[in-house]
Amino acid sequence: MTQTDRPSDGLGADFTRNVVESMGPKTSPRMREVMAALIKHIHDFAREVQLTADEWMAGVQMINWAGQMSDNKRNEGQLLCDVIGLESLVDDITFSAATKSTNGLTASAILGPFWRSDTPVRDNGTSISFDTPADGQMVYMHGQVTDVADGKPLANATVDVWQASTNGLYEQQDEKQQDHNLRGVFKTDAEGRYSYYCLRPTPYPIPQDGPAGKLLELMDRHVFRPAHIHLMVCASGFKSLTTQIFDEDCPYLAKDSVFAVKDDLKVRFVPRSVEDPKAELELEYNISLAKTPGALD
Ligand code: MBD
Ligand code: FE
Repeated sequence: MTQTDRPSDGLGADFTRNVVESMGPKTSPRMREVMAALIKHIHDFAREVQLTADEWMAGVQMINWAGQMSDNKRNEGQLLCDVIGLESLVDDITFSAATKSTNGLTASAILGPFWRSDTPVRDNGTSISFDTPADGQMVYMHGQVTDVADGKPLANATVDVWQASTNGLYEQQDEKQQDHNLRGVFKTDAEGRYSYYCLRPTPYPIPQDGPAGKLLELMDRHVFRPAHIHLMVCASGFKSLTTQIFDEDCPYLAKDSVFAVKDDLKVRFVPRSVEDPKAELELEYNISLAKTPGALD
């Protein structure tokens, strides 16, 4: 190619370097590293696809739309990241080294956009399902939270659980469900045990009423997540775990629209081992946490 038929010969590497070097001396080293790489990659991305002004503005408007839809019950910016695999990638970068180097440590998975910070603490053995749908199957889910290093039970750990209903909606997306339906925080007892009744999860379409749904449509992709239950487990002196468990029988396991499935997180719901009018199924799920570096015994 000659100089004149090169599409974007105007603002090249010198321009990008100039933008990067405009950062001042008070920038922290990590901020400088992150922003320099972001600027370089985003400039190169625009050059590679020869991004037009109209396309760029469509992207800006998509981000603005995501922001306008977001509040303390809904995080559309996060959902946008999810459908392009970014939250799963960041989760892997942040947590996979620890999971691989510590045998038995429960694997992490992404938080997703529907966690709520104000979920009530409930008693072990109670149900998180208050508006149980006719097609819902109840599960007695229970387990033990332990220290991965020595298997000792962790008392007073919190197990925060949330799931969508069988209509594919989380409580905050559905005015027919009562506030905090299908959510609860449970504290482990002296043996590190927790227990509750929940729904067998069902496959779930991620919300299509915003930019993330629009983007999936534009990319000709399906919107389903495999059946999952979210968990966030915290114990004092231990690294908090955010994860999801997946029904091993779900047909969408191999094509999660947000790329969060890991083999270690697949579970099997089995018939309840004892007579229980409250649940036909059961799931034992034990969780191991690792100490925070430097934590005292
Ligand atoms: C969900 O329910 C979810 O868990 C994630 C990670 C993304 C979109 C919807
Ligand atoms: Fe979810």
